Amino acid sequence: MATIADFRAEKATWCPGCGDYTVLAALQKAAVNRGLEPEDMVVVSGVGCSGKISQHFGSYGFHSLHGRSIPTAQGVKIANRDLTVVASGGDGDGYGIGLGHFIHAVRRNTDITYIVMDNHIYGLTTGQTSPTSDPGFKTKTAPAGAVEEPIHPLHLAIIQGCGYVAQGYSGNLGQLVELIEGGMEHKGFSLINVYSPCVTYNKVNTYDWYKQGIKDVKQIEGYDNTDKYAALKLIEESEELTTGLLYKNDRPSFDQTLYKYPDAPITSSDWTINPDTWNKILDQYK
Ligand SMILES: Cc1ncc(C[n+]2csc(CCOP(=O)(O)OP(=O)(O)O)c2C)c(N)n1
Ligand code: SF4
Ligand SMILES: [Mg+2]
Repeated sequence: MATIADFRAEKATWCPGCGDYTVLAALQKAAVNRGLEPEDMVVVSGVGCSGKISQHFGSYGFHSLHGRSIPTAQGVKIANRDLTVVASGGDGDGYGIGLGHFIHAVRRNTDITYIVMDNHIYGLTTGQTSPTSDPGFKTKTAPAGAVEEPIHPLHLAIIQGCGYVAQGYSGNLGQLVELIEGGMEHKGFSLINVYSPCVTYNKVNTYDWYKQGIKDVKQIEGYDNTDKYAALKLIEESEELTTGLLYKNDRPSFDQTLYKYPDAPITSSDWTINPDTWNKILDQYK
């Protein structure tokens, strides 16, 4: 049985204290807890500091283009549904350039786990405003402060029908492991938005800042995470600082609804082509 050491690859190169270290550790622990082997998994990432996770995690991996982890991950899962597929990246990657893919993957409900390392800033490109930067947040691209309404990923996911909407925090490894395991277990698209502080470029949304506002949903007595409107209200009222599994539903996943989806993964199908058929295809190009 695999151990955490089996899910280690090259030494991580994030800044000391970067929240993404906890996300990597949580993903490794979740994989071990689920009894997975490195060859059972594919971690696909976008571009950003967060995107390095596919290189640092010891499994099959694919470091895709900026904002393109989700379409790549969906392709992997559709080709081989036996794999546990994780898509990952940053707030800029997923909620900026990749936002269209995110929304469509939610409504398609492909069975992948999407982990967003949300630090409210572009880290890799040295500190520009991101889609989740708070209004008034000053960066080199908005020296007088951000003026746009931020993207609200949890709201968007719930409204669009996501069956597993969770939020974690890099200051709470145990909870994050649990949320990632739950996301892998969930049959369908799962979102785990992780507040993962960028200690180098974001001097506002720091560990101390989160510590003062973050609340675990388990502390809320009587909270029903299958009630869509209760989830939306909670997220709104807690200014998006509640962590845990905030909303879930069990609508069928993409492969469960697809017409004539083959019984076995495409990757294990017999793709041998009869030479006559092949020659007929070639003849069409002559
Ligand atoms: C098509 C394209 N546009 C822009 C860039 C430049 N770029 C690389 S990473 C990045 C943003 C990274 O921010 P985020 O996704 O939040 O990741 P973080 O570094 O904060 O983890 C940008 C704009 C790019 N690589 N490709
Ligand atoms: S720049 Fe920020 S996000 Fe990037 S590795 Fe350093 S702390 Fe992490
Ligand atoms: Mg970011």
